Amino acid sequence: MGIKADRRLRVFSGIQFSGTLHIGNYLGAIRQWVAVQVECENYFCIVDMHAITIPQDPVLLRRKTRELAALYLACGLDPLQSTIFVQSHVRAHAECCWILNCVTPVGWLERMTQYKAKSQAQESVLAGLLDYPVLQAADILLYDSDQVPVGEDQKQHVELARDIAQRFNRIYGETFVVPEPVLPKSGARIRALNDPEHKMAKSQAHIAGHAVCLVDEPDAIRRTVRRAVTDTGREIAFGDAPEKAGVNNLLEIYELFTGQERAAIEAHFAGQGYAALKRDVAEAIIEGLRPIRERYARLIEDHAELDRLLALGAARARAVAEPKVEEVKHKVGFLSGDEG
Ligand code: ATP
Ligand code: LTN
Repeated sequence: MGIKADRRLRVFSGIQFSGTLHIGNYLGAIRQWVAVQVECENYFCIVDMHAITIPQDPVLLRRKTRELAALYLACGLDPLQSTIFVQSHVRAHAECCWILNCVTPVGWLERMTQYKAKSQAQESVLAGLLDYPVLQAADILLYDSDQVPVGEDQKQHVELARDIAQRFNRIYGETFVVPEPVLPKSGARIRALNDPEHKMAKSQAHIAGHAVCLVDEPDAIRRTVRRAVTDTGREIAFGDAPEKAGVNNLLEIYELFTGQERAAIEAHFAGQGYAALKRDVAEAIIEGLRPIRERYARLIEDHAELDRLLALGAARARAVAEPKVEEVKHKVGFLSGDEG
């Protein structure tokens, strides 16, 4: 089943609270969301139910949920154009997840790279961690989403959502739109500044030198970028040689924050050393993040307004997700709980 022609393209994506958002989350995911929000029908979720697949402090989780909402808005998501909501506010996600669990083989879940990486770091692995991508499939499929803009690491989960949708459709008849993952041309995998072999990750963002976070102060950004790992050479050019991963990463970040062409960037840095590269990259990030940091500082002060916007988003999300989950329950043969 492809994209439905009689309506605007539906876009769904989400981020969980698992640390502070960094420029990888912004360049890989949120920036794409902001770019599509005018022409598409968008659902951007704060996935708190996913967040508890790793144990969380309840007080902190509540605070971080508001902070993430404020960051979504600060990055440019507009609550008039996009439905911004908290996953646990819409019960249909949990209901749909259960039903999808019952068409998903465990083998599919055990193969997920993120599960393998995250379960290794745990002493005792929670069932929720294994089930994580099924809840993600429920998020996506409930909204008949056509497109899911994410960074590269989430592509496998969106492909699993496709497999689950197709399997459900085969068993119970056409029900779900089969979604497409959408990756940015550049920035789908921003690398850790202290370790260019690995991606920048929220859960590592507390490690000094690993990431630039969206609300970092200019001086902290300068310090982090100055210590970024590069190589022993001198050449400043785009390329995918493994030993140049650090330099390429810095150039990609510069490209995305300045909007300049690659040839112009290489010409700009020709004959310069890595110190100059790092200085200019830091300044480009600082300029790019300035409006986000300023808006965030204002938004996070007003809890009542954030809660009001999230309640509005939840109501709009429920209006789509509830009838869909009723359709799903009917398809599997559940008796309607309504009278008459
Ligand atoms: P965690 O460390 O908890 O896995 P994370 O930083 O990997 O966190 P996610 O919550 O998994 O972040 O991802 C949120 C969104 O940001 C997803 O769409 C993901 O693909 C994207 N993203 C995450 N890290 C990067 C990165 N380094 N480069 C580009 N996109 C990224
Ligand atoms: N697993 C995703 C967050 C997520 C998501 C989604 C992304 C949960 N549900 C639905 C896209 C669509 C992550 O970024 N860690």
